[in-house]
Amino acid sequence: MRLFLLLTATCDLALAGSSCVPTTSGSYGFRLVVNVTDPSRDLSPSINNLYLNLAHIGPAQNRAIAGPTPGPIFYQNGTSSMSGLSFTTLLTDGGTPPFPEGLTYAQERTDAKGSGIYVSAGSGAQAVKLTRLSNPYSYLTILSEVIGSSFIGCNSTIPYYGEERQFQVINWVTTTRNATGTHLVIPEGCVPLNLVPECAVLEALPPDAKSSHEWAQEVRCYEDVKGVSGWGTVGY
Ligand SMILES: *[C@@H]1O[C@H](CO)[C@@H](O)[C@H](O)[C@H]1NC(C)=O
Ligand SMILES: *[C@@H]1O[C@H](CO)[C@@H](O)[C@H](O)[C@H]1NC(C)=O
Ligand SMILES: *[C@@H]1O[C@H](CO)[C@@H](O)[C@H](O)[C@H]1NC(C)=O
Ligand SMILES: CC(=O)N[C@H]1CO[C@H](CO)[C@@H](O)[C@@H]1O
Repeated sequence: MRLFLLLTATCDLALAGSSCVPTTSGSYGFRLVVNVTDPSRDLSPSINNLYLNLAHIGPAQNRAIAGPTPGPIFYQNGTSSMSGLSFTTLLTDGGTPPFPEGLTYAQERTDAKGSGIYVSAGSGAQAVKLTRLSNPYSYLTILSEVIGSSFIGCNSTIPYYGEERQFQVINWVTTTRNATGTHLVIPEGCVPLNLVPECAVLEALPPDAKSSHEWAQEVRCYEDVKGVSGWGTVGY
């Protein structure tokens, strides 16, 4: 049984403007792995254990999809004084020299499949962060104070690629209200999933980078998400 890796690393925040160079791999950087939470609704082929990948849709604009290649390395950006609040964003570094790209969401063409997840140049949407100790395991949330929201995977086309090519896109749905109250409705043909962090080395940036790792936060992540069978005990 795998437990959480509690990682230690040094990150000298006193050196203003310097990059944060973790001495132990993965404490600041991570990839996101799809964990299907309702296997009975899985897509075909299955997207369980695939990575969050990016489909390029324009200059420094990408649609989040599920794919087999290890995806981009993200870091959670924010000051530690803000970490308990909702000001963190999820960033990755794009381009040469590297510049920040942030995870955002935008309503899709039809309401039916919630909001599409994008990773595009800029700071990203606020209140995107990994869950903390109180959860059985760590996964990505948007506005965690909103009860009832989930990432989903759906078969879909992406306008940039025309109407032929199918992708397994990653979207996000929140509760909708019907006569009985509020309910999380997973759209037809979509599967609810969690995005689980897999530790990765957040490489030091070159001197000409437009990005900064100065505010990258130490996160809980798994050495190997596929190797987690039954999530076991919370590590600490
Ligand atoms: C990262 O967080 C710091 C501290 O809140 C902020 O000043 C900076 O603008 C953020 N970076 C990006 C690219 O949003
Ligand atoms: C509201 O949605 C829930 C979950 O889908 C369903 O069980 C319930 O019957 C719905 N209520 C009405 C009035 O449609
Ligand atoms: C998703 O698309 C694949 C082919 O690309 C198809 O075999 C599968 O049945 C679709 N699944 C859903 C849930 O629509
Ligand atoms: C393959 C894998 O890691 N599956 C996990 C997905 O999440 C469920 C909990 O919802 C775990 O029980 C599985 O082990």
